[in-house]
Amino acid sequence: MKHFLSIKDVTDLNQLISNGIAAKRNPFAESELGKNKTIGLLFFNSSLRTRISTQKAAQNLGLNVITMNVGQDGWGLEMEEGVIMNGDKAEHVKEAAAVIGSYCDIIGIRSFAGLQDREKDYSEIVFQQFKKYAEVPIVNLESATRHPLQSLADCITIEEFKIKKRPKVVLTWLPHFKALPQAVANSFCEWMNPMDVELVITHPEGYDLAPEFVGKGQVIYDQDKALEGADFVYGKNWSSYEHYGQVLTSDPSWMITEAKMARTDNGKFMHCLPLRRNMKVADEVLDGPRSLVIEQAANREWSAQAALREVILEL
Ligand code: AN0
Ligand code: CP
Repeated sequence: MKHFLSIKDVTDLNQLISNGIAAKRNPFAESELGKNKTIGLLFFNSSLRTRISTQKAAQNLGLNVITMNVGQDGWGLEMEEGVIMNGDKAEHVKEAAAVIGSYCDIIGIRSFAGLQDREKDYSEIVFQQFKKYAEVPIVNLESATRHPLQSLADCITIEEFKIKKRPKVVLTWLPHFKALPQAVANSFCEWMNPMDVELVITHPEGYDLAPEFVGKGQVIYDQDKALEGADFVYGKNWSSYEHYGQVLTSDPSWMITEAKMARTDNGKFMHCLPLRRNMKVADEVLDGPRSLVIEQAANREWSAQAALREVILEL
């Protein structure tokens, strides 16, 4: 059984990127591959891109798709073992996962970090429990610590738009007043590590990501310095890993503007979306020729298709 939970489930990254680009060129080449199989997409949190792109990719491969906002429409699910269920959770994941696994051949799950308890979030309890009890392959639609379908779309986008063999890719923290998870930033670093890029990560002090995700990435706390000569600027806000889930600053000087982008080597701007304009990134960047955010989001369909293809082939 092949899960798609992180880059650790990828055997050949270059091939996977090529398969995504091939799907983009010819979306229906394998429209029989998933015939008479069903994927269930379970959302514990909101989504626009992941929900629609994954559904579309699954349909391109011939899968039947069932989508459920479990966080809103389902019974509250207890994830912990051996507890007395006298709280607000009406159903245990043991039954829920087994039941959904009996209806579906593949299960996709989105379940964000709670940002209260680092150990609990980083243990990925929701995914561990579904893996254990559903007995079908699980696909990560953004977990507490990772967003691999986003990262694969990011790799595809960089491959498509790079004009140098080894581009400089800068992940920059952006200001925001709400606490957001580290998942997108973690995952981006994890997927950039095996790519042929120079990876630089910039953020205010106190926002260091967990070392296992940073890998060979070079951390530079001075954003202006980090942006120098960048080919791709990847913006994202995240809350502190060290002071877990806290917003330590929302310093507006970290917003990406044209003046900031002028330090790059005619760099392109990327962001996974959604984003708040003129908080994180100025209109002038998003509405200008540097922005790749729409192309990047469009590539979510092809990253999902490449990933689901791998999972279906091992069913
Ligand atoms: C989420 C996050 O930061 O993880 C999802 C991004 C794809 N973003 C928000 O909650 C705004
Ligand atoms: N980038 C991304 O995952 O967007 P959604 O949260 O809208 O799915």
